Amino acid sequence: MSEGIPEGIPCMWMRGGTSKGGYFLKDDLPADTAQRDAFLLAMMGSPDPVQIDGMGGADPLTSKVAVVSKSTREGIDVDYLFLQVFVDQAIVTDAQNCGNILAGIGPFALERGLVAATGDETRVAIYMENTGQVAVATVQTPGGAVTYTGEAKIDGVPGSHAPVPLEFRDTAGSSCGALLPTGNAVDVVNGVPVTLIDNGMPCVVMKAEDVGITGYEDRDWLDSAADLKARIEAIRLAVGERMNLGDVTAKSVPKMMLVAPPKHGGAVTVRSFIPHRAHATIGVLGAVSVATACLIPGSPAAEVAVIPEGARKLLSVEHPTGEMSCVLETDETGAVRTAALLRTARKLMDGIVYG
Ligand code: NQM
Repeated sequence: MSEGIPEGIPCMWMRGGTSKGGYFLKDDLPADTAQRDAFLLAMMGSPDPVQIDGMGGADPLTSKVAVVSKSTREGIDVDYLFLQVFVDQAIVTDAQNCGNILAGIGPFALERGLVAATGDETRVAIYMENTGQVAVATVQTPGGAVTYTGEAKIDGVPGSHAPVPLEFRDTAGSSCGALLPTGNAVDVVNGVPVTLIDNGMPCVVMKAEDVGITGYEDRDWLDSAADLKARIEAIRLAVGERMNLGDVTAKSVPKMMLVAPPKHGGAVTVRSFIPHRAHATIGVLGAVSVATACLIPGSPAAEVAVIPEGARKLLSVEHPTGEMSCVLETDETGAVRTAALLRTARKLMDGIVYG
């Protein structure tokens, strides 16, 4: 590595939900952003479609980084910055958050002594630096130590693990400044009716049938559908400015969400592009944003969704390999106030990673 960039840095490799990546203490990484990003690209093996010379798994879902520090904010335990390391381009971006990697933050903070266990369960308040919002994770800490073993199952991850429930509050407009940045339930972009929405993750939600697919295709099929991908990317580039995200050419947001009626008793079916590859499941905050779109009268998602009654709604979002259950609490106007989801996490490796 060049001058000023350390060769090796302490790192814990973890699975968080259906993603995995490197978890670092902020103080261990170079303070200079350019040096930090040069190190992260080198240690992941990017840019290279197979990331053969690094830790990345040749998939955006396994090319992720968490930067964690003890928080000085009132009522907050730790600050979490998420970085997406692109696989085949020399880009490290903080333009998006990640609710899956978030699932590992509480356990990591406990493991590194940033937070003390408070009993058999420890609630960790996490400030998400990418969006300036707060999440609370509940970590299993029997006898005062983190455990990763348990009976919780999430689709997309084999086996069962300790539950890590995540709670979100006030996520509307996390990156776009408003839940509906154009103020509309529907905008028509390149002839396709879409909802431009951000309830924790900027998303473009459209009916799968409006872009010529059923919405029940698998990941491999979607990833090989070059015409579909080009059409969706054209819509994405067209809406960046309208979503207050600027030029999104080199950004991993907005995510593209193709919805269809549920097939397995859930609320809605989704196929997501994140944004250039199809997601194997669905992102956490991506699911919250799509579920929220389903509650907006007149939106394309509302046309295909099956919505339960009541202020507290369990919305099962069906995805290519199962479903993700989102519990949404709505206020008297029907607006989403809080969201809660179940994730699991696991420590995979603790050591020194080399750039
Ligand atoms: O939406 C992938 C993931 C994510 C993001 C992506 C996520 C979220 O599944 O909160 O978790 O959309 O790039 O890890």
